Amino acid sequence: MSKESGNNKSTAAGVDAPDKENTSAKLDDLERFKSDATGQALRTNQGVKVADDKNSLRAGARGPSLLEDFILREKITHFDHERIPERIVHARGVAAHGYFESYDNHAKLSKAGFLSEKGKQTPIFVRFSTVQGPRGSADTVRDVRGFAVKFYTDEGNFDLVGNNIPVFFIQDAIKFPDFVHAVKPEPHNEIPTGASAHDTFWDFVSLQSEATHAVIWAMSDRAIPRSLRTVQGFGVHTFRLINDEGMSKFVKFIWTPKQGVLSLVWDEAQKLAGKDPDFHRRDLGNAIESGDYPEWEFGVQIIDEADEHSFDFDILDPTKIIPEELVPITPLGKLVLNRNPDNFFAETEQVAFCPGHIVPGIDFSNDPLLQGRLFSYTDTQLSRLGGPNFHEIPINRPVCPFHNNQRDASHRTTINKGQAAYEPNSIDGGWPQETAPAAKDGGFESYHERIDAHKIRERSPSFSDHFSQPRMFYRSMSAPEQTHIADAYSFELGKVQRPYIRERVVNEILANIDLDLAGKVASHLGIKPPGKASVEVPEFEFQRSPALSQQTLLPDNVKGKKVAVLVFDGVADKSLKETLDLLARHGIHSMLLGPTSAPVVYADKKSIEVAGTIKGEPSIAFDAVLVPDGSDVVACVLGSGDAKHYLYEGYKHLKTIVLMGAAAGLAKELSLEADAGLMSGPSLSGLEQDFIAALKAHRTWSREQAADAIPA
Ligand code: HDE
Repeated sequence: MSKESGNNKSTAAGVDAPDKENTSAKLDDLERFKSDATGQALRTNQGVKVADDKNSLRAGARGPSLLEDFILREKITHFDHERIPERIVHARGVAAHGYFESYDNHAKLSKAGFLSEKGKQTPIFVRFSTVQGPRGSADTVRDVRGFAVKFYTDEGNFDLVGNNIPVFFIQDAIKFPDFVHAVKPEPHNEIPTGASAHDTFWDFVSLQSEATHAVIWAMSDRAIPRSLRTVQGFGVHTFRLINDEGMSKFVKFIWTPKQGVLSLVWDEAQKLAGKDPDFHRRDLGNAIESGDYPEWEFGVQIIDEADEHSFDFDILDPTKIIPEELVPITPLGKLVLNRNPDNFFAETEQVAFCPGHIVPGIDFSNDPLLQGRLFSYTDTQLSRLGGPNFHEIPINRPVCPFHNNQRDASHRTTINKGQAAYEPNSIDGGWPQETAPAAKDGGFESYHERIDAHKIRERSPSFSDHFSQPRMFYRSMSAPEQTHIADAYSFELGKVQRPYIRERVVNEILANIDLDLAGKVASHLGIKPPGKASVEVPEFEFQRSPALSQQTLLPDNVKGKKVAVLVFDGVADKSLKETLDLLARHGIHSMLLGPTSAPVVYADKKSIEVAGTIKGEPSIAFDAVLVPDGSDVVACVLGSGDAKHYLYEGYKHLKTIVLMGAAAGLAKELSLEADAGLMSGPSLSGLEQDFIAALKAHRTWSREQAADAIPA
């Protein structure tokens, strides 16, 4: 991101001229977005060449416009209809193309073609999203993230429409409109945007205790991811895989990022929402652009049919997880994102996912939430995408041929030929014809599950324990993670206006999860801490699942991390060069930030361009802050409120901070205590091991108490 300009010609002011090579490289990069109409005449949608696109047709230069101006009317009419309804939930999203690669032939587990060969690649499109906020809301709000994957398989599209948390807020689809009405901005004033910290949400979830497990995940660090590259993905429901002999096993689908499961800290998330509302989109787009392709391992937890009832919970209940310690994850393949969309609207906005899009080898379970979803997604596209032909939009089209007797309707683009749009027919030789189910390449056949039941409206009693898994989740967290959960409940409930809702959450929900958690939140809210749970929560043998803590999900390398390097006039060229080389060797992206946009002058009087300013590129957007050696570095930092704030803020957010050479003096001047993440020494190479270890750990949690003392 930085480029030395030591060889450039000096200007009259004595500072080297801006690096032209660098600027033109940036411009070349932007050329990628060149219109595909390059060299083409501007025409109307009817193909007529336009002679004047600047002036509408008028009766005289100062006279009224004429209705006959078909060019103006066509342009304005099209513009008037440019927007389509945004998604009711998951409106704010960002997407990328990539591929899925199977690790092996998994035919013994599923006959799905995309899992049938080692190394077989299937194109995919992934859309990440927040749930609550509208299309223009901020990326870093506290919320669940959608993780929707479209596999364009040889046998049709398979959509795995999941989230970054493994459980959902309700058990039955009939409660979904209620849940969404409660979490969305309140109807009288449309506040708050992108947040669940308000009365209606907490009113609903405290009355509907089945929400407790999903809510504690939403109050954990999982709901404020550092990057969309650092989220896990879950299919949530139990599905079935059907093998080449027609045998079924139950499975849970899980995506695990190679980049680690990492989060922001709450103060950072809130600040980013204002300073860079596009933080996550930008991060994903830039990573792919610079070749740091994010990667996830795709795995399944497999449950034999015979074991369906052998757990302390019901595997059809979407508010429960199957702890990995009970059923480990079997890896099936990997997902790599390697291409940004060319057009946000055509791809990211128009993509239509549906849990009902499955292929032979996969089938549904009877999870009542999943069953309701099978209806909702196609239905919503009718109004969002304007009719039943949305499968013809390029991003939604299967890559395999698809012929059937469905015809016409709005936005039909296929020109079907022939007279027989019905089955059976003899006019067209009976085509298109059915394909019998088979181990390979057969037609889709639903699993022959035997059902013998009464038609009733009844929740299975096996769905009735709402607290033992939230309790297990809380107990599985590290101490800092537990503190963050208590802080998040306290923050959210602090925004709730009605005292009786706050009290209900503490006494009837939190007390049943953990009395210590309830006590901490109660004391923040000024409520009497509850002395006992309000319901009897079963104490199962299995009480902790270490795999749930993010501390067990750290990355094994630091590739793609972003580091701010603060430079001032007098910076030692050797120190800087060594620093940048070391960072590049580890695949870490560095950004040189100066006090202004002007090039910074080295100790040897040559100059170097900066990529941004200390004020303009806040520490919250980086994983670490580095200050190289320099003759005046201490005076420069101490003389600048922005530079001091930079280091304080990085320290407060538990980031890795490296002070080199003379910059080491800053620790004492700013009263920042050395710890595993705050290091100083003559050069970065002398600290390489500690620096990389601190970056991998993502935060210096042991600093949390000291950091609390620093003003935000
Ligand atoms: Fe969705 N959900 N949902 N949902 N959902 C939608 O579909 C719905 C649920 C999820 O990037 C909508 O095309 C119902 C669970 C994602 O385009 C809508 C129920 C999970 C996305 C809809 C659920 C999800 C959606 C809105 C309860 C995690 C974004 C626009 C029965 C497993 C997909 C649209 C994208 C989107 C309905 C519950 C994930 C309204 C009725 C559980 C990731 O159809």
